[in-house]
Amino acid sequence: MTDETLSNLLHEERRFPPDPAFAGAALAQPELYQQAQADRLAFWDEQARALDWTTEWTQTLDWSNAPFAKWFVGGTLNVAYNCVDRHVDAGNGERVALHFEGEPGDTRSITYAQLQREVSKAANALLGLGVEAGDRVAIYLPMIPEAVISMLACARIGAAHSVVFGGFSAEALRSRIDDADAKVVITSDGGYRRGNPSALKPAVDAAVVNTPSVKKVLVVQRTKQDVAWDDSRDVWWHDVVDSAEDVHQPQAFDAENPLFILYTSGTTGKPKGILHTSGGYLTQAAYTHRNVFDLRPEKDIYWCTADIGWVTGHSYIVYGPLANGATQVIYEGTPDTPHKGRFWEIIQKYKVTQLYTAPTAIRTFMKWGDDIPAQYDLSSLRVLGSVGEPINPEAWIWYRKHIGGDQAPIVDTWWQTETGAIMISPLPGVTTAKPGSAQVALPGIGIDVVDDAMKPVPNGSGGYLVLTEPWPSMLRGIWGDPERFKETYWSRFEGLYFAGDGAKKDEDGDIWLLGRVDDVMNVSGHRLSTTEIESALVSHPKVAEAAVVGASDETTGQAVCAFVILRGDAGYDESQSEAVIAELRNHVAKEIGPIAKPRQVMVVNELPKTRSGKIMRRLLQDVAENRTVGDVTTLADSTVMDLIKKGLRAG
Ligand code: 6R9
Repeated sequence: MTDETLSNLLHEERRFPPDPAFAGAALAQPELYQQAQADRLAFWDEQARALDWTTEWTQTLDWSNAPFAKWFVGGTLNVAYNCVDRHVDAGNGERVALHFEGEPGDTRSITYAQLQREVSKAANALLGLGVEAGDRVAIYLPMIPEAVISMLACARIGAAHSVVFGGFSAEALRSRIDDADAKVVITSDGGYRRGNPSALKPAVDAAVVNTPSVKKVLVVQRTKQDVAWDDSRDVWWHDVVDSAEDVHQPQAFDAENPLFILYTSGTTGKPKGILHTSGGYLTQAAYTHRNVFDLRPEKDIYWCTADIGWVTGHSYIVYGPLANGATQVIYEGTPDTPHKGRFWEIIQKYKVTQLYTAPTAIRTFMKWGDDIPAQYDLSSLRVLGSVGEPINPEAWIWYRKHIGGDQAPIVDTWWQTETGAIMISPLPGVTTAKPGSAQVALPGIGIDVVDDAMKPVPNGSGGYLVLTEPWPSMLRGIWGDPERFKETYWSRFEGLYFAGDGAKKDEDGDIWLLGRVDDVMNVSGHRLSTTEIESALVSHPKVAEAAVVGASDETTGQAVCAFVILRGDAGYDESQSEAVIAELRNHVAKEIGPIAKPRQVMVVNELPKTRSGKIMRRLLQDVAENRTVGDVTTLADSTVMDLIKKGLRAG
């Protein structure tokens, strides 16, 4: 982010104090901060008690082997029991857990009692396929109820799931299955996307050719499209799950039993398997979901538009809301199918009370026009959430005005796959909101902004965002790579967790997030590694070298811009440049997934490098963002940038 945008942001002076009526009745009251401050661990004990434990813990936090944390030591619980059965036991079995809205318009409403039976059947079926506590199961599904059921079934039997986003390629899926040694893959024939069935199983078929750990592939029939079938390996969900016993006695597992692995891009090409465990994770997912969204399970209809392939779907579709006994909407498809009012139509239909979505979606809706949401009754909405990237003040204001009826508080929630749950966010009813700022750490969470020398910066200055205290839903490590865990998050500033984000404190000490400070891009709220895309480009026979940068983009936040040097023997001549560029864009989509497809590929003859051979992406970013190119003095050859710009103008 440039200094100019930074100062623009900080001159944002609009303030939105909470509505007194909302504030008076809000779940989270200002005392929550004092309570957490007075005794942080006792505060977390109290939050953990909102769950149902089989054995009470003997120690809240064991930090003796930092940075490897243990929370609620000695405690045991069953995560699926907490998300499903206990609501049935409390007499709420007839409450709807999920209102599913398929893209083609098919719907299913599933009560907690039905969910209990579905999860039990799936748990029994997984056991029948040989899955045991301690195993890993990969899940590669569209946004259908079976995705939620599969995750809970794994949790119920103590197996860790690894959900892989359905938009990822066969190769991305293969490497994730392999890294986690998954025994079973759960997938579907396909899902509906932009009005058409889009296939998923072929990617699994291609992936499992090279994953010896996979014994069975469990296939949900969603679209009824043709699929290739391997009798020795593939089984239909409707054969083995539907016929399974619908009662399953959940067993309690240790608070630190692995719950899931979720892969996220790092600064190197290899994605990191972020490991989360059970008791602390569920405690913080439930606590944050309740207080940040002011959730009233008896009357609210909550909707988070994320895909379960991302951490937001894990914590704020599956674990947080279900632990709290919420009724929620899940939607399979895209916001413009069959028309651009689909989201608002869904909100009107179910009378949604809380909407949790991403800035990139909000900016897209802004582009489509105010008249679209204006055609629907959105008056049921009472809290609006934002996640995934900084929300620019104009999008914030638009969201409040056109979606929230100039009334609903907005919670801009900062967190990461690694943090497991929300860390920084206003509390609706408590915080006077500032458009564009995530503002304050939640009660129980310790944060700061420090400079290069690890010194907390004064108000009005910027630096690096760090977390100063361990928190219950923190990652417990990187799957199979404890050293990388220490190195990535705990080595930059001793004793502090380094989030990889730049941040600034304003005059009041409120936090403004400024984006990543490492080589990670944020495209539509999804983390993509520059290195990973560069490797994909270089794997193409025509490419000699590649550099990728995230350039700011009005809709997606950042967009992937690639600079490539073609091989001398690629047989390239100017007349074919469009075809080559299309080929390279498609190549990246195939290697990593469509979300990684570069917006732009620029063919150049040179890349700007330092004397030690490091590509200076900052300069390429200047080009991609049409800015005057910054300081070139550390370049090995300072004329390179002129050549690049000249070449691009000619091209
Ligand atoms: C939940 C999620 C994490 C990265 C994070 C930061 C960015 C997320 C944000 C935000 C500013 C917010 N980020 N929420 N930046 N304001 N409210 O998105 O997890 O996919 O792991 O991404 O996203 O850069 O470091 P994940």
